[in-house]
Amino acid sequence: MNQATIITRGMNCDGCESRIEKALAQLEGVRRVKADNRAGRVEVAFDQELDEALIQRRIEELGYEVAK
Ligand SMILES: [Cu+2]
Repeated sequence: MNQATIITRGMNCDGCESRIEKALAQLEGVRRVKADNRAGRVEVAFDQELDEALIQRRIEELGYEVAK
């Protein structure tokens, strides 16, 4: 199991958190996801087979910035 803390910009409310959480939970291999709009970060636990870059891309597709 991999863990990542993804630093994001653009989340500003609970709605943003659940939007990201729902979208990432639908990615194959994501086990756990917790978004925190105040801290501007998303904690994700995922299978080894899933590339973290795909998770980052999904967040960007939703319109949020990811710090790399
Ligand atoms: Cu929001």
